[in-house]
Amino acid sequence: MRLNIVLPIYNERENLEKLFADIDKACTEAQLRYFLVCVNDGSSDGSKELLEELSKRYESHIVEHRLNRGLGETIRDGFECAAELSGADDIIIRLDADNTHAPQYIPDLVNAIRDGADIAIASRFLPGGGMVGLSNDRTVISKVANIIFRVCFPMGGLQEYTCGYRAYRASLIQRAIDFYKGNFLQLRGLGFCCTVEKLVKLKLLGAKLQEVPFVLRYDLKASESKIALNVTTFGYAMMTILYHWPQGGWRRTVRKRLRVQRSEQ
Ligand SMILES: Nc1nc2c(ncn2[C@@H]2O[C@H](COP(=O)(O)OP(=O)(O)O)[C@@H](O)[C@H]2O)c(=O)[nH]1
Ligand SMILES: [Mg+2]
Repeated sequence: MRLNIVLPIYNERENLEKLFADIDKACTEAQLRYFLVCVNDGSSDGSKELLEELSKRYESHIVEHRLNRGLGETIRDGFECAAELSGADDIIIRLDADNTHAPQYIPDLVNAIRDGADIAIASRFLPGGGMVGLSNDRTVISKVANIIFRVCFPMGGLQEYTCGYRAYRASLIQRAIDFYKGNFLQLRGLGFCCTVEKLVKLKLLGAKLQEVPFVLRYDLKASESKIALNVTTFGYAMMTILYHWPQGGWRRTVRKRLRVQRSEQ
């Protein structure tokens, strides 16, 4: 079993050395084999050159965007690449490259998958979880967004929808790409929306979710936040409509396709 770790990177030069060292430490201590899938999203701060340097020391592959394309396209390319590189028993993990997602949680996420989850979610909202250093505005926005998602996309009491730090059974991602094809991350142009879309699309396929407590360390972030709140909010509204639309909405079409598939087996 190998962990294929997807790192979306846009102008994170000052964070990369520590990030790679911390991932290596966490995985080595837990005796987990890992491989880094770095997606450099047109960085202009020298992240590209540093990644090339680091790739001599750490087992990794760099996917290069010459121009900045946004988080959605970055994540889509990273997951497609990780799925292609993965064997059936492998695990795909995504974490931010800004040192706010401490790699020390990787073993907890892996254990949740080993215990039977298909997706293990690092959650700020469980006892033992939290957020440090996030502005009051971002804290409120984040809490409210997650409450709205619990209503719009209920998933058996799931509390954390928007944090991208998660582990996935690679076979689930491979199945989703095969099932949704180019529409797996359909809203890839709409900022951070892809993180919730991925969860919603995987849940429709029957994925079993498990949350693991996690403290977001925003105080350790050396780089500027790159979230585009307007585009992301528009994306969330769009996704809710696409999901619930009575004719041809995601929920109904996916369930129907799955029923047809089952009846054909
Ligand atoms: N926002 C944004 N992030 C990107 C882009 N491409 C890659 N990323 C990476 O996606 C992750 C999330 O962005 P980040 O600034 O950490 O957002 P925040 O921590 O929620 O404020 C980071 O690892 C970024 O380097 C992009 O075009 N826009
Ligand atoms: Mg971040």
